[in-house]
Amino acid sequence: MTQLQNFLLFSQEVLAARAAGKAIVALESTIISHGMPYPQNVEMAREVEQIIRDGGAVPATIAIIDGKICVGLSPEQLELLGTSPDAMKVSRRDLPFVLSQRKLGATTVAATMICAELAGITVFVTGGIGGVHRGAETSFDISADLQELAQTSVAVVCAGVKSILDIGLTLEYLETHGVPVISVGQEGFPAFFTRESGFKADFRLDTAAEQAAFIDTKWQLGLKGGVIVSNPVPAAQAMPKEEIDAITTQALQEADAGGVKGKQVTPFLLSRIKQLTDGRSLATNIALVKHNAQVGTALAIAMRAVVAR
Ligand code: PSU
Ligand code: MN
Repeated sequence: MTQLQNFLLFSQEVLAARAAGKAIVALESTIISHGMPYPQNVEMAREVEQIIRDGGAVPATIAIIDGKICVGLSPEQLELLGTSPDAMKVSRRDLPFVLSQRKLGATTVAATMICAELAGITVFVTGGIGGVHRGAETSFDISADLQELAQTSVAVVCAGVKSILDIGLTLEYLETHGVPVISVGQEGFPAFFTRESGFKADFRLDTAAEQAAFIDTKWQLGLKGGVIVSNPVPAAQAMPKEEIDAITTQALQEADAGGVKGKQVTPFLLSRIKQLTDGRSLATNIALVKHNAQVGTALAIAMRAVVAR
């Protein structure tokens, strides 16, 4: 028997939102512990939570603390995640370890989707998702995020995938697994730092009401699994494509030469890109997460209207 209540721990704010039937937006924590440096990581987390509150929903940042899946974190817990070098990056395979060993765990997109679904939250906002790495035909490096999207019913609002990945193969993988890729405000699938990847999304749906109707229809049909709602970085904060391409190539070569493997690959590339752009990539990263929070908040509110119908 699953005793989920043994594992889930809701914050007071999230508990109150559940009782009142308010829209709730899940947020991941690997972006805090492994995706950005301190103190910008904690500032970003706080500001994103506030954008969600200002939009009329309640934020639920998810992390593993003291043997519990914490859904909604206190300011002190956000600070802890942002300052603990030993916080573990937790994906699907790591959840039983970090919970049973009572370690501090920051959840990836995959693990956050699992925890959000357990907590009854259908909308999750992040920056970028993992995908098929370049050279995956020999390294087999395909993020567990993609397999999670194939099976766990949570909508993920993101700014697409970074060009550190093979974007074309990532989209092929998602197609094979029946994961729909929606784009907001444009036909193209965005590439995180830039608005266009050169690939099209499957469906363009500009309004939260249309996105919610799409997602609700998928799940009503019994088609389990996630939906990607890809939202391009605001034009004013996008990075020049040539610059990010050159830096990405350099970071990838360094990872290769340094023998960086497994779960270290993505954090290594993120931090090298930040260094090589003198921090400008970090400003873009923060801007796009905030933009995603606005889209995700509207979507979470629209989802409630659809489900209540
Ligand atoms: N991509 C980003 N920023 C991030 C991540 C990915 O642009 O912070 C994080 C997310 O938590 C994502 C994880 O789920 O990295 C994917 O890691 P991997 O490639 O090892 O599956
Ligand atoms: Mn990987």
